[in-house]
Amino acid sequence: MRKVITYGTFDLLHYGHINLLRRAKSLGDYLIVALSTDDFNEIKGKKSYFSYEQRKLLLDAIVYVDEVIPERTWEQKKEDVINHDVHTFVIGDDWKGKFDFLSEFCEVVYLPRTEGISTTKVKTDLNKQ
Ligand code: C2G
Repeated sequence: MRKVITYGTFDLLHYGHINLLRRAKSLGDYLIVALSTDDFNEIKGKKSYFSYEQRKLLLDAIVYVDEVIPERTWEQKKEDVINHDVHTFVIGDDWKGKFDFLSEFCEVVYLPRTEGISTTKVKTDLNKQ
């Protein structure tokens, strides 16, 4: 079984996230999403609208997602890749180059982001109304 892993906050789930998850799953047979916890979001400087539990409930309902685990630290990726026997790490190309160190342990793929959508844009546009 070819396992793929990706990481993120996935707040206010939108079609950019779904495009990423669909393409990530197409790289293997089993997709793990390491979902940023509320505490880790603080470390990332993000305050998500939905809690970890709410964001996990949404991700668990997505056909492309096979497993959701917590992302608690920046440093857990190598351990996750090894412990979950992951073949491919994938993330949007806004992170291009940042996780190349993982190529010692797995394939590293950066996918083009979906243009014109982001959680921040959704919040901004709604605030304008
Ligand atoms: N994404 C995308 N297109 C968008 C918006 C997001 O492809 N228009 C992708 C991002 O590139 C990322 C994933 O969707 O791969 C989740 O996005 P975020 O929740 O913003 O993830 P981020 O906060 O960047 O967390 O350790 C890594 C971090 O946890 C990544």
